Amino acid sequence: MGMFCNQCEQAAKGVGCEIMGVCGKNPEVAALQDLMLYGLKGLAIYADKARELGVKDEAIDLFMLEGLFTTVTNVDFDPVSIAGKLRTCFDLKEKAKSLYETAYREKSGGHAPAVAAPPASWVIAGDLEGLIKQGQEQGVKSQHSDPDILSAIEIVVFGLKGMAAYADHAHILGKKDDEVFALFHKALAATTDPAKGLMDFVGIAMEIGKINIKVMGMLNEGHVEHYGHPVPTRVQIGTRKNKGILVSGHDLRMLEELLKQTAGKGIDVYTHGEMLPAHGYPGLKKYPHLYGNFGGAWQDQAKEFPHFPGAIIFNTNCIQRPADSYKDRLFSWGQVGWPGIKHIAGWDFSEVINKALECPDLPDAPEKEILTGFGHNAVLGVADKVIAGVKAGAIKHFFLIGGCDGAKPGRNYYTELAEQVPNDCVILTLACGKYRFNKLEFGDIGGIPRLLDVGQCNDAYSALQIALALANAFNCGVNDLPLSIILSWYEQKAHVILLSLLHLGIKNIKIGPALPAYLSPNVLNFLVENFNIGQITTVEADLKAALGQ
Ligand code: SF4
Ligand code: SF3
Repeated sequence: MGMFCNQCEQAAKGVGCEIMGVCGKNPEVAALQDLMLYGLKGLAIYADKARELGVKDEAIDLFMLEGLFTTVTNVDFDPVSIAGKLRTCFDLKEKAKSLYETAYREKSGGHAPAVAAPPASWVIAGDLEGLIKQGQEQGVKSQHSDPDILSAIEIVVFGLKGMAAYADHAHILGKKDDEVFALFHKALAATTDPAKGLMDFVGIAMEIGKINIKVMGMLNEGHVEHYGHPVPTRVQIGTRKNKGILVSGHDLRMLEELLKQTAGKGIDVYTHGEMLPAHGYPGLKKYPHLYGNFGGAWQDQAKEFPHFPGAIIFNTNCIQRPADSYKDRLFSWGQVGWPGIKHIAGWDFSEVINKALECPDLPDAPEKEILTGFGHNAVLGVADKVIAGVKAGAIKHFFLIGGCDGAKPGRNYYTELAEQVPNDCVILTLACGKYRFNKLEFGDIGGIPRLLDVGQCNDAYSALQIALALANAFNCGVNDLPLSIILSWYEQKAHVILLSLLHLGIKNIKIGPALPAYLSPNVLNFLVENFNIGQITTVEADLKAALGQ
């Protein structure tokens, strides 16, 4: 049984995973995820048509986010969970169809014309095996065969997946927006339209970049409304002797609930990976048992989790195949799943808490402290100092070194780059790629730390606000700032952030370690010609180019 998936940076041989996903996704799960995308296209077609007639439905809108998020890299590997979501997808597709047909009849008095695109007539096969078979047959078929159009469609679909993850987080914080829902349906439905050409999909991709800025703004608002603006905070790394729960993923609300439920229970709560910036939020750091940060980025989990003898819970990506040594104390929540791992549905974490209490104490092994919490509010709070530093020549250049981490050896580039950035330059960082260098000493320039951790990948909005405010202060465009953007990407959230940067017209971005496998040569040329996008080369050459030497 084969598969094809090329959505992340790990795509086998730079083309796509065909036998087994490098991420651990097997062909059965790949088929189910393909069928999910197929089903969502059917749902999108009818939801879009119903919306054109003025009818919408919140369950349909929200499932679009959930369904797409499920198919993001390193999220849901559990066939039984995906099969359950597929049944919901089918039911909601039928609901959207009937909403459209009823609205049509009411408006025009006649029967709604049948829709030609196959996902619209999707009939679901019963059991798990049937679903897998159906996924294999229908999953990856497209209405198009032109390689450039296929490439542009993948850019659209992966952009929607990334945006769905952010929109789902925003919704958990009570934020939603109708324009956002409308674009999900319209854009995904468009991918089934044989009449659409290359430039249509390029336009849709740019529209996704634009709306994603809105989504990330909503997410930022949600975080700030719930937990206040992040403030610069020293975070203890390592562990101390006590019971412990490690929280991995991106979801702050889930962490807050866990902090409430563990208060006074003699349990310390630790952040892992992208949860690190949680320590900077006043509404979360007020919990004294939010003790510290453990481990590095996601790809080191199987090596590091055996050394964390407490309970561990993932609330979003990136989960990997768990080793037997910690499988029985691992939990998933939200869209994340792994077969055989206990999934917590809802907001009651007593099972996780009981497991932590049963587990032995963590070792008494505190390490150093690191700094986080430089969201746009904190950085712009010292904007005068920063601007004066630039004007006086004390700060020569800014580097935004952000994005995902991953397992490939080529990612050492980012460590070396951060190390070799000259002492009169400031590094802004965000997302899990920073684990490559956030424990190193960078010093400061006139009291401004040279390494500023803006937050999670979810906080890309904050980095944008900083760039826009600097451009405003210097009365120029972002492209004219002494700023170089050097990104590491891995999955679809990084991809959609890139679309947002392109929508803003930001040029000269360097990405790596590898270029996306889904860029056809002509689409890549288009990006180079219009945005001067480039792959990272060597640290020396890229630094020289950035500093205009
Ligand atoms: Fe391969 Fe990435 Fe797809 Fe996993 S998500 S199967 S690693 S391309
Ligand atoms: Fe990391 Fe998965 Fe992208 Fe949020 S946790 S940045 S890879």
